[in-house]
Order: sequence, then C-alpha cells, then structure tokens
Amino acid sequence: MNKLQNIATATGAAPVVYGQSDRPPRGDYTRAHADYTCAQNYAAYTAQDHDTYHRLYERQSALLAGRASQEFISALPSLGMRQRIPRFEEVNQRLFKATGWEIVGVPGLIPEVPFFSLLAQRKFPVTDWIRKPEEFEYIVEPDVFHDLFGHVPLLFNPVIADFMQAYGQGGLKAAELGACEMLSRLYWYTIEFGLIRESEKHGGGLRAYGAGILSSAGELEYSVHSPEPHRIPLELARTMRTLYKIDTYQQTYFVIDNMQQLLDLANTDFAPLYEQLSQLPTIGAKELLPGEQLL
Ligand code: HBI
Ligand code: FE
Repeated sequence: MNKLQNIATATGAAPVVYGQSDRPPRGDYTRAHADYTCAQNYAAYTAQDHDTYHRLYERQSALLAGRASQEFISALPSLGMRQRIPRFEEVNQRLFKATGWEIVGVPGLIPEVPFFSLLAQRKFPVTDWIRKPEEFEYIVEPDVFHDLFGHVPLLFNPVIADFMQAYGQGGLKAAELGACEMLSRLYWYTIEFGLIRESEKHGGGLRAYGAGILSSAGELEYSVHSPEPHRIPLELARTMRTLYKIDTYQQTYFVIDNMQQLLDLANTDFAPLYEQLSQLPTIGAKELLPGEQLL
C-alpha cells in the first residue's frame, strides 16, 4: 500500500480538488491484476450511480459550447450512452476501430510506472467507481466520470491518441532517468489542464481540452474566461519546470495552437532537457518570468 499512498499526491487526474494526500487512494485494489487493471464491476452500479453519471454528463455537456475545444465537442458522442455509465467493452468497440486504443478498468489511481506502461500499450486506465451524490461538485480522486468524460473523447482523435502513447513511452524512459516529476508536470498542464487556441473556423479564442477542466463545472468557465489566471503559450522546458496546485483551480494555463504541436513535442528526446532542467530552479504556479506575455 505504500506505493499507492505516494501516488495519491502525484496524480495527474484531479477533476476538481485533491484533499488529504496522506491517506491511501480510494478503491479496492485486491480486485486488481498485477498490471493494476480490473474488470469493470458493472453489476455493482446502483440506480443512483447511473443517475449521478447522467446528471454529471448533462450538466457538463451544457457548459461545453464556447469553452471546450471543438475536437472534444465533436468526439463526445462517441462515448455513447449518457443516461447511464457506459460499459467499457461497448466504448472499446468504437474506440479500438477509431484509433486502436482501448480503455481498461482500474480500482483508482495507480503508480506511475504501471500507468505509463498501459499508455505505451494504447490502454487507458479508467477508474470504475463513481462518486457519491454528496460529492457531486467535488471529488478528491478521479472517478469514472472524470476518466470517461474528461479523457476518453480525445482518445478518438488520432493525433492525441498518438501523443498519449508517446507520453507513456516517454514516461517509462523518464522513470529510468529519475525525471518523472518533470514529465508529470507536462501531463498536468496538457492532458489534465491544457488550453488550445481554437481555429478561426470555430471562432478563434481559447478553449479547454484538458480532462481536469472538462470534467469540472467551475473550472471550465474559470479557465477560459476568468481574468485571474495566467495564460501563456506552451513551451516544453517552461512547462516542465512549473509547479502545480492540486487543491485549487490552476493559476497558470499553457496554451497550444493545435494538437499536432503536442505530438511533435512528444517525439523529441527529453533526456538532454532533463539534464539541463535539473540545474534550473522550479517556477511557482503563479510566477511569470521576465519578458513573458500573457495571452
Ligand atoms: N493513475 N488511474 C490513474 N490515473 C491517472 O491519471 C494517473 C494515475 N497514476 C499516476 C498518474 N496519473 C500521474 O502521476 C501522471 O503523472 C502521469
Ligand atoms: Fe485525469
């Protein structure tokens, strides 16, 4: 259990807010295989669980226009059923055909190396349990709603699909080089909390593509429209040096121009960069460097 306690703080998967990090992650890990995957315990869902999913889905999908990336909005219907928690196999029939990805059940957060290893095999771990009704607005750890609604639609996008696999492969290398932290910051500021500049065809402007934003009602509006946070163009070294908050909305968002930019980044060799960055100080979550311009 020790390893699991550690990852409860290091997660890249907060839909809203992380609370106490000094407790083991929620979920029954005795169900898991050696690779941390487990069958989706579909029979265990109650009518209330399906209702929670349905209500979360309706609430979030009503907020997407003008805030979420068009790529996400177009891909969302591929998830299927909104009235109940989808069966993972059912999603996989479409997902595998689209990009060769599959989702696999997990009991909750898993340690970094098995997490990277699944991504490298084009398998995305999806927590199978759902939050309690009283946690509707706030959940400490990723649940099936965050993982499915937030992450899975973009796995239907071929460019993001390839990026996620490259990220997993990069993660395995980073683990060998002791650079997981830097790579986790990249994940955090892209896959979890990334913003994208929408094409002119879709009205221009900044939109969210990160799962932590897309599965949070409050942060969806805040991230794209609030005057409070900093928004700066994504630059690899800058992002990898930037600390992040796991218990508040983000204070800095990094903006990409298109999805291909992420994939191109992931296809570079990070090893020399890790070496360089280990000599440089980290950057605070709300710090701006001299000369940096806000978007
Ligand atoms: N486990 N289930 C799950 N989901 C995540 O998003 C996740 C994880 N373990 C580790 C982890 N994320 C992060 O540490 C990443 O940095 C990538
Ligand atoms: Fe996540």
